[in-house]
Amino acid sequence: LNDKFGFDPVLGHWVWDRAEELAAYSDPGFAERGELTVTYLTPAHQACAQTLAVWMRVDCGFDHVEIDAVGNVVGRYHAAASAPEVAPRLLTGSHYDTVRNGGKYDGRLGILVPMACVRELHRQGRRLPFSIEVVAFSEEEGQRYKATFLGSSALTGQFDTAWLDQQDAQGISLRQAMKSAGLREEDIPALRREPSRYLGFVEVHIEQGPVLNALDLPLGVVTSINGSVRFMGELIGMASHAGTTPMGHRRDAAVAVAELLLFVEQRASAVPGLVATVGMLQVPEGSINVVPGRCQFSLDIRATTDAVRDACAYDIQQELRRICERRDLRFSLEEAMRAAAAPCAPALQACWDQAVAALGLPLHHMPSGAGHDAMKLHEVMPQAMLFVRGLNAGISHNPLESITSDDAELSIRAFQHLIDAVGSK
Ligand code: HGY
Ligand code: MN
Ligand code: MN
Ligand code: MN
Repeated sequence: LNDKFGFDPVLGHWVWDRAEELAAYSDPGFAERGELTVTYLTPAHQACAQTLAVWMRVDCGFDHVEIDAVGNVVGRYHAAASAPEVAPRLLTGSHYDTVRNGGKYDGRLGILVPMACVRELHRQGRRLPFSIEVVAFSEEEGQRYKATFLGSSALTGQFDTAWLDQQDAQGISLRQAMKSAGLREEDIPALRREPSRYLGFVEVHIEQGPVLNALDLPLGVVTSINGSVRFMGELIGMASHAGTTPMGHRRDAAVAVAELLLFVEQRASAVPGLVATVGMLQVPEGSINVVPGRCQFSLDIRATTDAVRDACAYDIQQELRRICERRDLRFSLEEAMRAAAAPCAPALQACWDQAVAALGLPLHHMPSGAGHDAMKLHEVMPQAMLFVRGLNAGISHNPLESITSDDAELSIRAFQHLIDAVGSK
């Protein structure tokens, strides 16, 4: 890094080391296998929150640090203005929960980069014309409960109280989990941020894909975040004896889902930028010698526009009906989450352009196939994102997910230039 840019990745190492430390916390059943899983309000999740709060207060010099009523960790570094409570704020951050057996940087990088930036401002004793508010969102992946973007939804005033009755795999409701964690449901509405107070939301995130590697670029500026819709489905046929039921007399739910999966792959492959995934598939209480009477599956459909996404969802549902008619099955299909495509705000995106240019790096604009908390903040304020190259062809939602401390350093310096660009507006 020094030869090319004339600086050492000191802050990049700080971020890298913190991500390693956070990765030490993992949910039971995964920690023993050295796998990283941190789902909403488990002991590992709460340990991450406490650790982030201590780092914000002790390492980085934030003026205000709190863990809020949904488990978000909020740090504010006040503006130079005499009355920080009225100064404008730049909101930034990402999520600290993970998918099951996930990587160390998905979400966490977007928390640690602004923290490192504030740490440097504090070390220099420098104040800005606005406050920086870094939020470590508590729940984005929707793993323990189907409550995707719960942490950021609380800030936009869209916390869905129906989530509270959801139960996890052990039958613990979200309401109970919050109570056990000492969180008060009645304090959630007050978490809503007044958008006029904010200059906007910026999120740094690993790319989670192969594009920046292929271009040999460390950073990319996001133009829009793909819209997504998720379903949980079940096909219901008739369980019967595997040995005595002739092939032509079966109402086999698993074979029907297999037929649907091939249609999903073919339909999504037909349109560039459209993706559809069946990530969960199971025959509940299945047996080796019983023709499956039920088969459950998930569906995740994403596209750069909501129209392309919805047309694909419609075609898949039509095919599902045709398969069920042909095979004399019934089906249920529940929508589990819907997030509109979120174009990044041009003025804020231009600040990322300026930041990347200030580093002397080539500029690359790209869409985000992954969903991010920025999609939620998009509904109430301008948002823009910066992508950071991942190693191993950018693989993510996988323990192989990784970045170099050099690229971490470049993303921190880009964040520093972004702050200057926002401040000069
Ligand atoms: O699924 C996603 O796009 C994100 O990682 N939550
Ligand atoms: Mn993720
Ligand atoms: Mn993420
Ligand atoms: Mn995400």
